[in-house]
Amino acid sequence: MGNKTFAIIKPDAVKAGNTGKIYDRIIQAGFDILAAQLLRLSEEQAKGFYAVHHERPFFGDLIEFMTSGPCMVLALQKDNAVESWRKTIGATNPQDAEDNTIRKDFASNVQENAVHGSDSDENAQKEIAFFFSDSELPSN
Ligand code: 3AN
Repeated sequence: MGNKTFAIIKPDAVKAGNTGKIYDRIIQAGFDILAAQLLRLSEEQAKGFYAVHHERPFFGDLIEFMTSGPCMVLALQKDNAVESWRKTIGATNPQDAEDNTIRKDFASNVQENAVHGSDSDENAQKEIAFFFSDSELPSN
């Protein structure tokens, strides 16, 4: 079980002014923030990041949404980070998300769902490396 995961505070949540509140949730859930950057994804970055979804009917809308404004990308650390962060954010569709999860409290719908979380240790490593170089991450 790995101790790192990758998160995005998505454009809807940044635009709504919820970045600070979501940071509080991250800290309260016991994560250390290893690296963070506010950036606006290019179309190329968004398509690369979500390549696994490229044949899904919602792909075009997803890319448009994810490039619509600034988002915050984060590398997080905690024991069992992937599972713990997925639990903290809740189900992809906020209608299915449990109470007190980030998506229940801040997401609008299945697309504009406030945050991203890696779904496996392998993807967490890939996603962290997609945005952060080794020199931007603590060495231990
Ligand atoms: P999660 O973010 O919970 O891992 P994924 O990986 O299945 O969910 O989906 C990636 C992103 O694609 C979601 N966060 C959401 O923004 C968008 N998405 C997923 N399913 C749908 C859908 N049925 N309609 C529109 N957008 C979707």
